[in-house]
Amino acid sequence: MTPTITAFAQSPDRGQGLARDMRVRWALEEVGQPYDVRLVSFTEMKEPAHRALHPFGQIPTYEEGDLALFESGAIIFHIAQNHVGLLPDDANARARALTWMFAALNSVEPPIVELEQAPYAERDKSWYEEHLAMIEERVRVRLGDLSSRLGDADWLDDAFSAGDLLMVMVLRRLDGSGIREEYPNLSAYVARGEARPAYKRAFADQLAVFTGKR
Ligand code: GTB
Repeated sequence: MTPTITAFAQSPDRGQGLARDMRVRWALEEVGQPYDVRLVSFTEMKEPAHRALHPFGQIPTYEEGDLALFESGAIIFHIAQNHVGLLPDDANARARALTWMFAALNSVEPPIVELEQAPYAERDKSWYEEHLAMIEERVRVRLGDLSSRLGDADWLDDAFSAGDLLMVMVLRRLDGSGIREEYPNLSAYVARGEARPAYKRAFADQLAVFTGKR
């Protein structure tokens, strides 16, 4: 059965792959699962029909037969569990890959999202610059530790996994900040993810929504 995901009809990044449907598209491409996309406007996302799929009125969602999921991490775990290619067979290696999925979403993404949102939410506050410096420091602490752990390896735990997919996508959210470039092995890690054919197909598909070119 072909799954259907939802994505922004209008995205603030104009298709630079920063919205979270990109990670789901990439996962589906990695495992070779075709999918349909339903584009939703900001108004539609907050209407009851969409909230029945996503209680917080957001994208992405995932529908497959009578299964409806939200939360990009849960969607990617579902895809990884039901296809070959995103989780290792060995039970311990699989548990470690799952750990990296949680690390990406719970330990690395939160300060990066805070950094991304601070200019919109706090720019007019007298304490903005001081708070921004604190957030940047929190991001650097996480990136420093991640950089040390990755070292000169290609991926976080031997073979590419859903943990790497999520970590690369989270680190991509630093595009334009200049911070990731302070850790050359993390920049190379992101570039390795972006060079994967599945990533390129997913990126082109979500970009085509905004350019109309395919
Ligand atoms: N925890 C959820 C998940 O992982 O699926 C978070 C989902 C989420 O934040 N969805 C956002 C959304 O629907 C889109 S991805 N926002 C609309 C709303 O809340 O009303 C966040 C995002 C959007 C756009 C950019 N961009 O253009 O740069 C980057 C990130």
